[in-house]
Amino acid sequence: MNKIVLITGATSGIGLGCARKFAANGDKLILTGRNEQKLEAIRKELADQGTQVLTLVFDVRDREQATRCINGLPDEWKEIDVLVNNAGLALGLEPEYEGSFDDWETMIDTNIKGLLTMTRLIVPGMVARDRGHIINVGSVAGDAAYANGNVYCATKSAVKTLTDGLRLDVASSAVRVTNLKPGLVETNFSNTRFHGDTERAANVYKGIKPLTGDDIADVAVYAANAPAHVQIAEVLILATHQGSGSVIVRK
Ligand code: 8X3
Repeated sequence: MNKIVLITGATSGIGLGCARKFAANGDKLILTGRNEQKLEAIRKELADQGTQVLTLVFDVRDREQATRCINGLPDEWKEIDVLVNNAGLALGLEPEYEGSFDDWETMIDTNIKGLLTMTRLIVPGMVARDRGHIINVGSVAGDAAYANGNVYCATKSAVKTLTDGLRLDVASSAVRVTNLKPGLVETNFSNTRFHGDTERAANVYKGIKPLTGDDIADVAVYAANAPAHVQIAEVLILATHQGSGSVIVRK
């Protein structure tokens, strides 16, 4: 069935992979992000291939703007079937006693509060329609802390708890809730984490074939297309030579 899929942080990485894979699946897309030009480029790319795409420029940290955009959706786009809460980031990799207050705040505001904002705005409609699916992008980092990951790991741990909480709260409806927990995915994740230090970022993926945004998007599309009685609750997706968040075998 043709679905309306809203993806936050759709301009790069896993979000962009999801946009392309859900488009290939024949779905209609609402793509959100902060960068208008990038959103427009992806909209054009997918529209040229026949996908209906609506773009919304806002930062998930800005609750007022998010509310205005979601409440102002045209009628034909209001009934969102799948919410992919992808927007998120890591900033810094330092001991907890040396981390940056600003970095912490940005991660908490985006990864936790932004996800909650989108959930609060979109899920009531899903429950009322007794139809829908929330796919949260968590992380292996949410399963266990790794050295210097502290606050980032905590935000992804919160994503796991919030996903589990939501699943309980919508269990009487047909709405499904999924937590995707990627491991090492090569996107601009590390570049962002290291504040643009590309050399340090490149080292993260040295000696191991990392996952791609498309690899994670494949799982998201699978979960969204599973039969209605099947709820893919949680999926941990690691690179093959990765044993856990902190064990990576480089060759
Ligand atoms: C991204 C995975 O292990 O680099 O969430 O933190 S990891």
